[in-house]
Amino acid sequence: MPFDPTLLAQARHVVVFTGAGVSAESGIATFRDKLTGLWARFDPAQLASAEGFRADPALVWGWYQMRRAGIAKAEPNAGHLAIAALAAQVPKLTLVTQNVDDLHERAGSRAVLHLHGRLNAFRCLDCARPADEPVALPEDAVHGRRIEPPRCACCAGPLRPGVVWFGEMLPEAVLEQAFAAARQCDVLLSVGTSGLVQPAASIPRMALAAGATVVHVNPQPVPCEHPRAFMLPGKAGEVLPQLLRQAFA
Ligand code: BV8
Ligand code: ZN
Repeated sequence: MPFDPTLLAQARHVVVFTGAGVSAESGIATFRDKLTGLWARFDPAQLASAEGFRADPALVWGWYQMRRAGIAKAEPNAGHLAIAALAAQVPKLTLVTQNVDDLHERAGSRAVLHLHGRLNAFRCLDCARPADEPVALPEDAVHGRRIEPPRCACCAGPLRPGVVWFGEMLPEAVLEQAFAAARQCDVLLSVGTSGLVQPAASIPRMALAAGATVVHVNPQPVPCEHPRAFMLPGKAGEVLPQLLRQAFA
């Protein structure tokens, strides 16, 4: 039985849980996409780790600067905009993202819960002191090259991006807020995530177990073996605006 959009219109609290797929139509590669260039021979999980960074800071810093430059040139897409618009249509909306880009904020979403940190925040790898001035983004970074990370003003350690790497704990308070919202919500929209990375991937299941209706928005099939779990196949930038038209027209 298909998902009934009136459930969204009647929801008191909606959680939107997003992954890399919501930024795909903005031209941002997802983690499923093959890495290219200098990084072609690596798995993202190797690069997105403290070990990977310590092994070759210039390679990993260059990868983050390339991604940062790509995000700066990108625009929020219709999926991001629909999520921002949804917040004005329901009594309460909690947006939880696994993404480290700022496209939800640039689409107008507020109080975004970033489970895996944010790319545009930097701190020292060694003493954890936040970078005290904006970190330059070289013009040619977008083409992808090795770039030596800047040094900490305090201890001369290398700066690192303010993201959660594989093997690192997620920010406790943010994760607790996301879990609490999953347990309280009536509807959870899970948008553009392969559901592989833990503990974030447990959020839709948590919502389902607490009695919510869960809707997966993804061009790829997502297993939905539960009477309150639904699939809306397709791209976020197409499915979400259509869902809002059906629910609130
Ligand atoms: C942790 C920030 C406790 C960095 C990310 C061994 C040692 C240590 C830990 C582990 C271990 N083995 C397993 C673990 C746990 C590990 C984990 O889950 N590994 C997986 C791979 C099995 N998790 C961790 O390490 C976490 N920490 O557990 O700490 C701990 C501590 C010490 C020791 C043990 C445990 C930290 C995880 C956070 C990692 N950081 N990001 C950066 O961005 O560089 S995760 C990163 O990958 C993203 O943030 C994202 O979360 C994830 C990719 O997932 P998705 O967002 O789903 O994206 P993906 O590309 O996979 O899928 C895209 C989807 O979109 C697809 O389904 C596609 O069909 C769809 N799509 C495509 N186009 C569209 C679309 N959908 C809609 N519209 C479209 N147009
Ligand atoms: Zn330092």
